[in-house]
Amino acid sequence: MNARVTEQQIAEACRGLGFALAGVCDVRPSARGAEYREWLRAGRHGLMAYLARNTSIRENPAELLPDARCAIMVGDLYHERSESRPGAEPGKGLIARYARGRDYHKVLKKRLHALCDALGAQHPGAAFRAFVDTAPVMEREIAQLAGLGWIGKNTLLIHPRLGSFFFLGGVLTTLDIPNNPSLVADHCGTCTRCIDACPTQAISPYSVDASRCISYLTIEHRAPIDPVFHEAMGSWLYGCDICQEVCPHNSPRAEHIDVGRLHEAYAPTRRELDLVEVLNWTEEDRRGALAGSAMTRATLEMLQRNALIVASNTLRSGCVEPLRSKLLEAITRATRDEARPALSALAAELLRRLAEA
Ligand code: B12
Ligand code: SF4
Ligand code: SF4
Repeated sequence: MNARVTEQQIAEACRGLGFALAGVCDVRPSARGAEYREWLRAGRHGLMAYLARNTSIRENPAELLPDARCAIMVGDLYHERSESRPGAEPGKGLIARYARGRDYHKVLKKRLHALCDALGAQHPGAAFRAFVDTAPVMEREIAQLAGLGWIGKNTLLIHPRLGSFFFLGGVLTTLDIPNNPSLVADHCGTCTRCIDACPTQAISPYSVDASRCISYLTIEHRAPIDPVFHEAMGSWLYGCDICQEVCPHNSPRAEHIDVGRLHEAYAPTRRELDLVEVLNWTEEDRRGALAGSAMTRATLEMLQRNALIVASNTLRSGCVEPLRSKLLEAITRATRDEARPALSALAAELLRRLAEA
């Protein structure tokens, strides 16, 4: 008979695998099922149809793994607390911090599988199910229950010392791990910075209307982007970090932070992309440039759509020669893209509006 695994052994194993945060909680039904269903009913998921599927698993994560008893939740830091908000260089489009290094799905999953293998070797009868992002579970709620942080008004999980620039992943297991996580209190208080700073007014306290969120619009939304959001996108080519940049829990701290290090895989390889370059990309160029990064989620047409909008915002806010001519030329060239009518219509519309301005 194998000895029982303890919460402390899990924490040590996770630390050994380089996770900045780790915690254990019992698997239980979501306390937020009603809010989730209301969010869907109001259409806040936009065109992310997958969020409306498997709602019973989301509300009861035990359905993902028969006889699941516990969840081991981990956090991988991808950006340290720092002074932020440097905008994009003129002519460039910004990439959200989470997508600047290697694809977190792969980086996290590999180490979660190593954790499952190690635990499986010690407890041969036990079953495990690792998840990162894509499984139908509400990761933030489970991570909060495992003591990794509190859910902020911007809906992100925030750790009192690390801030919110970390990924989440987890393992459901049939192992019974005695646990006593200390829940982190909500430190948002009367602050409303994220709500006030969101350029598309997507945030109401503790809820994001994804259909208005720049992250959704630039990464998930495959249809044309409603022109009401074009200017608000500013220079965001892929994702958006504004509601995290303004959060006081992500600003630098004088004292040494003794937990969690940035995982090396997330060392940023690029923080922005050249707009004219993206507009000239072929499918092969896109694949080559973005290999190994989470940015492959967006199709070439989506990236070029985003680049057209950011280019037009750059022209609108005023930029000098020769950049001005280069951007205008790239948008004009896109109007002749007969193979992609949605892109050429967008380019023509942007030029028309620029001429009017
Ligand atoms: C769909 C999705 C999105 C959508 C919708 C975002 C959203 N806020 O729901 C879009 C595309 C917009 C998005 C954007 C981003 N995402 Co995202 N996303 C997801 C995904 C796949 C599902 C989230 C989901 O189910 N949303 C539906 C809503 C209704 O669920 P919810 O907000 O969790 O719902 C809870 C709250 O409403 C809460 N609630 C309701 N009322 C109240 C009241 C109080 C007082 C409290 C405390 C809570 C509360 O209860 C609900 C159930 O728990 C998760 C991974 C996962 N499987 O969980 C990643 C995830 C949330 N995303 C992540 C990241 C990094 C981002 C971005 C920062 C990326 C970027 N820079 O562009 C942005 C942040 C935007 C933002 N402010 O949320 C990380 C967040 C890590 C963290 N530290 O929190 C996750 C966990 C992925 C991961 N594995 O690391 N994302
Ligand atoms: S990611 Fe940007 S657009 Fe989305 S809720 Fe946060 S600030 Fe608003
Ligand atoms: S900006 Fe303020 S309200 Fe928003 S999540 Fe951070 S602390 Fe909470």
